[in-house]
Parts: sequence; C-alpha cells; structure tokens
Amino acid sequence: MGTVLPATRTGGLWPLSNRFDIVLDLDSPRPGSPTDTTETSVRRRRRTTGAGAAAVAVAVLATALATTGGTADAAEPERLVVDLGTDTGAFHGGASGSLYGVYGDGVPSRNLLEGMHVRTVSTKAQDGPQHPGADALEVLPPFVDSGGKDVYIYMTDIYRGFPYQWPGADGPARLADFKEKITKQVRQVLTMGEYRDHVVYVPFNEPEGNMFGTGEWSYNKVSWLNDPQYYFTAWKEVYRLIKSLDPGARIAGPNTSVLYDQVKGFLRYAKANDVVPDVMTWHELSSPAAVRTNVAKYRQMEKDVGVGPLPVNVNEYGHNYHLSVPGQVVQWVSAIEESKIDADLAYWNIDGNLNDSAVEANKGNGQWWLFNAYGQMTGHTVQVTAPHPNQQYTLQGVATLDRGKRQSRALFGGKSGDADIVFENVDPGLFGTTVRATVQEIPWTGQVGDSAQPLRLADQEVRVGADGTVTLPMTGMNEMSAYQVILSPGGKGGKPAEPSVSWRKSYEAENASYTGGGYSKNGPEGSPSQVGKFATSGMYNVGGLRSGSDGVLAFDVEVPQDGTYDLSVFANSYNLYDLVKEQGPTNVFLRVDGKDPQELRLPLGYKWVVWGHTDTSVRLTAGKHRVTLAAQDPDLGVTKGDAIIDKIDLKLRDRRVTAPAIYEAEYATLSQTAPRYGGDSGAGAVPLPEGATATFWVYSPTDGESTVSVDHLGDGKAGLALNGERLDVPKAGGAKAGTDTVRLFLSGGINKVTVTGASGALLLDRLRVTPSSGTLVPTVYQAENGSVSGAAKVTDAYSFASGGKAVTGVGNGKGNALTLDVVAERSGAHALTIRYSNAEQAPATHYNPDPIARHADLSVNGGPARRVLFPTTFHFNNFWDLTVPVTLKEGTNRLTFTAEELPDFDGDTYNQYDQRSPYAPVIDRVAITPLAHK
Ligand SMILES: [Ca+2]
Ligand SMILES: [Ca+2]
Ligand SMILES: [Ca+2]
Repeated sequence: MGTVLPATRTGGLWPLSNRFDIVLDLDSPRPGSPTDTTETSVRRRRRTTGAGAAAVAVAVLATALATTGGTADAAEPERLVVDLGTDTGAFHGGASGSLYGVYGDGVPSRNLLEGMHVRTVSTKAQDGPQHPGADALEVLPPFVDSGGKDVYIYMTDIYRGFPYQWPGADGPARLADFKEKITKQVRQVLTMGEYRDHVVYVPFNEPEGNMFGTGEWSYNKVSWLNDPQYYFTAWKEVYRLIKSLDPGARIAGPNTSVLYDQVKGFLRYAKANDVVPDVMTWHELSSPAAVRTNVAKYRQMEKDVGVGPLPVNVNEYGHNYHLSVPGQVVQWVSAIEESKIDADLAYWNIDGNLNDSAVEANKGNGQWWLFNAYGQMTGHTVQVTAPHPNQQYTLQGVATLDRGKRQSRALFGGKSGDADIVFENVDPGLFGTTVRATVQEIPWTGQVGDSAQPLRLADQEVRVGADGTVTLPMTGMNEMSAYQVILSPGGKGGKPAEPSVSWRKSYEAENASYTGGGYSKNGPEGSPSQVGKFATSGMYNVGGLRSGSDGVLAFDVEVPQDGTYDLSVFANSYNLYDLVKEQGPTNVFLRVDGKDPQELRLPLGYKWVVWGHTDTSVRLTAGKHRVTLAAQDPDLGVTKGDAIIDKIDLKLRDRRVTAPAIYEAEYATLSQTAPRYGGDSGAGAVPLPEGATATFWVYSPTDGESTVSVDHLGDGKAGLALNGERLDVPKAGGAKAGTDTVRLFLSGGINKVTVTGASGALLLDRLRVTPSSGTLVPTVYQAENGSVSGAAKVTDAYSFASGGKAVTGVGNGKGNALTLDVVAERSGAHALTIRYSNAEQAPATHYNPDPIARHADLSVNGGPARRVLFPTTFHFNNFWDLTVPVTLKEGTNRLTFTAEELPDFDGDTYNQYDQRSPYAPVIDRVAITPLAHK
C-alpha cells in the first residue's frame, strides 16, 4: 500500500522517462482455467543449466589480466570489476528498509529484524485503520531495540482507504480534521521517551495521487502538480504545527510516487518559508537505474535551489517480480548503496513479513539472507564497474573494503551463466600476496519458502597477480541467486573448506509431462515487462493437481550416483480459493518410478503464484528415474485442494551437505575486536578480550536441538548467549586450542549466537552447527489434554492438528482460557514451542490482503502475562511452530493462555474495522525443552 493504484500510475502522471509497463496481478490467475500456453512473448535468456546445475564449478584462478577495459573478445566472459583502490564513501546500509514490514513485537521476530539490519521502517500512524498491525508506536520499541534507526510514521494512514478518506465537506474542513489527528499523533509520540528520537513524521503520502490530486478524496480536485498553492500551504501549516508541538521533530516529504520535476518548486517554496523537510522522500517503483539517475537529479535540484544536501529515503522500491529474488534485489541494493540513501522495500502484499523476506515468525527466505549479508558489510564502499553499468536485468554488484578488518566483501547477481569477478588494486599491505576467497550463493527460495544459510561454493587461497588483481571466474550462475565473495589475507589460514553443496539440478514443472485431466500451463508470470506479477522459476508453472483430478505430473530426472537426494517441490495454493479453503494445505502424492509413495502437503500463500517449497528426501540409484506428483494414490488417498507447481529441486545429500554448517569467526559481526589472520580454520580467528563480541546468525531447519561446537585456539574464556539471553552453560575456551561442544535448542529459522570475551582473550576460530537429538528432549503436551474454561473448547475440526484435536475459542476475555500443567526436570530457561494455527483476516480496502496476527497472553505459574504474537498461517488447518523462551521451576509449572482485544493507544477506544483480534490462535500442542546443555 501507500501507492497510487496502477491505473493512476499509468494514467498520465508519469513523466515519460519513468513510464514503465506495470501490470498488477489484481485478478489472481486461476489454475483451473485454461491459459495461454504459447510462448510468443519476449522470452528472456533463461539459464541453460537448471538452477545452477550440477557442479557449480567456481574455479578460482589467480589470473593477472593484462588490461581492464580493453576490447573484450566476444567469447570472453563478462567482468564485474571491484576496484579496491577507489573509495566511494562510508558503508551506509540503507537499502534494508521496509514499508509496513513490521506488524508488532514478534512478527517478525527480533532476530529477523536485527539480522536483516533493517535501518528504516515506514508504517502507519498508531491506531490507523489502513491495515491490521504495523502501529507506529507498537513497532517503535522492538524495532529500535533490534538495531533499527528510524520509524517513519505515515500520518495519513490514520484514515481508512486509499486514496485516504479524510472527512469534511471541503478541502479546508478536511485539512482541519487532519490537523487534529496530526496533533494527537505528535502528542502520543511525545510519550515515548527516548524512542521519540527515532521517529520521522511523514505528513503526506503520494499527495499528487490522493489528498492533493484530482479525485473524489482530494482537497479540491486540483492537482498540486499543476497548481501547487493548496498543497504547499498545507505543507507549511502542517510542518509548523508538528514543529510547534515537537521542536525536535524530523519531518519527511514530499513523499511523491516518483521524483517529479515539480519537486524543485516544492524545495523553493520550502526554503522561502523555512519549512524544508528534514528528510527528502519519494518512491522508486521503476528500476535500480532510476534510483541512481533520480538521486543525481535530486542533488542537482538541491544545488539549484540552495538547500541541503538532505538525507534521502526512497521509502518504496521494487515490484513483485523483484521481491524475494536475491538476484533481482541485489541490483536495487547496489544502486541504493551507491547513492548513499535509505530506501524501503515496497509493500505489495501482506504486512509484517518484511516485504516478503520473513517466513513464519522467525525464518528467512533468500531475500532475508541477502540483506543479512549486506548488513554485515563494514568499512567503506569501493567502486564497482558492472559489465553493463546501471542497466537493470544485468550483472550488478556492491562491494566494501574494511581496512581495519582487512576484509573485502562483494555482493552481486542478476545474470545467468558465467562472469569473472575481478578485484583490482588489492593492497599487499592489507592482504599480502595471497588472499583467501570464500564464495557463497544465496538462492531464491520463494516468497514464503524458508532458506538455510548461504551455500559455500568455494573457499580458496589465491595468489594476487603482479598487477594487483584477483580474478574469480564464476560459472553456472543462476540469475535468481545473489552471490557473495569475502576476501581476506591468505597464505597462513587453515585448509580451505569444501563446498557445502554437491550435485544439484532443477526441473521445471512446465517441462514435465502431464497425464490426466485439468492441465494448465500458467504464465508467463513475472518478467521484466510484467513486474507486477510474481517471480517464478522459468516464468511458467503448472496446474492440474486438485480435488477430483486424476492428474499426474512426471519429471524425468537423471542422477549421477546412488544416494539420498533432497527433493524440494516449489508449489503454491491460494489460501482463500474455494477448493483450498476446505482443507488448507493441498496434499499430493509423490512416487519414484511408481514406487515408495509419500504424501506431501504443499505450501499455502496469500495469493496465487506466491511460492514456497515442501521438502522431502528420496533414495535414488545412479541413472534415470521418473519422479511423479499425482492427485491420487492407490495406497495413500486423494488430493484435496488445488495447487500449482513451479519446479522441483533435486540435491545429492552427501558428506558435503550433511557436514556441520561452518560459521567462521573472522566473518562474523565483531565488536571491539578485529580478526587475526592465520589459524586452524578459514582465514583466521578473532581474539575476544573481555567484553568483545562475535555475533553469528545461525540457521536451524526446525525448532529443536543442535550441537554447537566452539572451535578455538585458546588464550582465554568466553560466554555464550542465544537470542540475547546469556546461556547457563560453562564458559567456552581455555589455555590451549580445543573445541567446546554445547547442545542448544535453536528456534526454527534464524538464531543469534553471541560469543563474548570473559577473561584473557579467547582466540575464537569458528562455530560448527549441526542438528542433533537425544540430549535436549522435548516433552509434548496436547492442548486438548489441558483444561479449558468459558468459551474455550476442544475441537476436532482441524484434521492436520496432531492427535486430530486442538483448542479453539481462547480469548475475548480472561474467562476463556487454556491451562496446561507442564513438568520441568530442572529449573531454568526452557523453550516453549507452541504449535498453532491462525487464519483470521480483516476486510481490506485495496490490493493488500490483511491477515491478522493473533496473540496469546501467556502466564507462567500465575505470573504477569507476556503477550506473544502469532503471524497468519494462511489457514486454520495449517499448523506452525513458534518458540518462546520461558523460565520454569523444577517440577510442575502451570501455563495459562488467555487473550483479549487491546484498545487503541488512548486506552479507551477500539479499532472499528476488526483489525485487532480478541482471540488467541488455535492451539494444537506445546512442547517444553531445556534451552541448553553442556
Ligand atoms: Ca517453473
Ligand atoms: Ca576461523
Ligand atoms: Ca492436538
């Protein structure tokens, strides 16, 4: 939201240079309907080898190229040149902003916020009726506590509808109403203590499209772009009003949907009347190229007018085709970082998921990991020359050099196939004559598909060429992936680590054969000319597997060796589609060569063509096999629902893949220390004197036990913390090199592990993490075996609830409660894992679906209740796990779940649009697990 509708956007307001063919997917394609299966549209070069195909051979050679920028032979690969000798300014990190990406404390989790390094978030005025959640003053504390810088309050979003439905008989009456509401908003901000320093007021949003446009809900049907007097006066009055109430206020504007030429007039007026915004804002839904061009254009306007330079926040960027796709978003990130501005990912879908970065409450997709890597860049950016500078849908990148850390990082992507990544002017004083290069891939995992940590493609020692260059030939790149190279001093480090990937291949559903009824080949989906549609592998997908169908989708695969293979089915069902509403997740049946049937439940999405993945494993012998997905199985049953399939990924699960994940300390986020190069593993190790920290973002596929090995080189001791809580385990380290092993309960998705120096200066080498079992054993309690009171009741309405039963009706007052008695073997910190479902949704006024995060007020042993938010699971029969830490006493502990609707900020009034739920989610079961054991 926060965007004029596409009809307006293409309706003549756009300058020609910004005109872009936007096709918004308002009418979701129905998989059952016949679709155009011809491929007459402009079809872009697709990757030729499947998703990074077999052996992503990233051969790394120390090649000293004779020239840079000479006439390249046509057969030579493209080159992305990172010039470490040309400093382009301090790393800014502004691209990781979000419009409406935070619902409230816990949705997404603080881990996701902090680990994504979200710098700015734009969100609705407290208690505004635009969308559920995302209330500015509820977002502010968890956001700032998670390292966020600024919360931009969309003051207009105190109104319903888009355009904003501000009441009043005429323009002046409407503005008077708005001023009243602004006054109330500022007074509320003033109660927020030091958090108020992190507030930026945005009094108008896309004023040309609504309040000061020409429509029904405009001030006087006069567009300010033609006659600015009404808007400019309103700006001046509102600006002065805010500053009179809060003299320290920062105010942002004009927040137009594009950088109009008329913005120059706005600046002139603002300067003349002493109402210049503290932050300049506009939207770039166009292209990364437009970001660079328009920031430059704006800087020239400033010079012409004689203001600034002001901080800039492009507080809406990207389209559905780009979002969630690391290879696309890295192109935007490169342009935004180069422009040294802040920018917020656009909000086209649901709120609270960091603009299609967050999965469930605490998992990240590929886009999340891209921002995790971006946010860990430090030092200064250096000049990157792309093979096609400032041209979208080509290889683009961003790079840094941290001289104190003696490390360079480059993030790049956007192209399939081969390219050379060339580092020039590699300073021998910093790096020596040999560098250690670690190359990682951050793949696309769908909008709602969880992603593990980046894949390690290569880890190599490379001689620096006589001319100071290091060339890394990348082969078999996937245009949907982003890639990272980390360069450190080499020559003295440990043995290079093996890649963490083995043989892998993707098979597009649109290339698979189909028998039976109901087939449709759907697409083209998102593409450069259809950026409003969702990204899809190969641009097409297949429908047909649904209730009543006899369809079989057959993939002919060929694998190199006998073994276990991980199989990911990229699929989607629209949660509100009639056939899907009946059961929730659509079930389909997998067989290999007609044998070994498995039932798979496919992921749900908030719209059609929103991809997740369902993962399983299969045993395959070397050679050819037929993998089938069917809507019927003679042994297992029939499909209920309706799903579309994008592709399957097949990956050999060998020693490389099952080895513990490696998190090198020298690549971690460091405070009060710097790496020391040379060591047992990777490029080096990190000394941790007292108080110094190394922070790792550690992945776990599920909520459960992992074995964390702390490899160190001695010289001190350090304490461990998990997700900000100090762990009750002995300190790691000692006088001599060694490994300390601790079992930790990790939350599914992202975990923050902090190692803090305690005594001496422990030389921390790395963490190794692998899922394990048997030490931290969960005790499971079915909710239906607890005691319920009032309207809370046990239900068997949800077939996918464990034990076939769950508890519903908790909430709408403390009298309707669920109570569970759980037993802890010892006192201390435990993980409470709640299996729940929630599909409450509020009526929406425009294209954003408005799912509601329900909450539970959880009390342990009668203590004060803690409010836990539960994001939508898209269907009440779709259950997810959510873990919260609790402190238990030895023996029996009583957990009480209640819920009641929270009033507005004033404590008296309530939301009038059913946007705050009085209910807890459906609770299936809980599990209690000790948090740590050493
Ligand atoms: Ca496909
Ligand atoms: Ca190391
Ligand atoms: Ca149950």
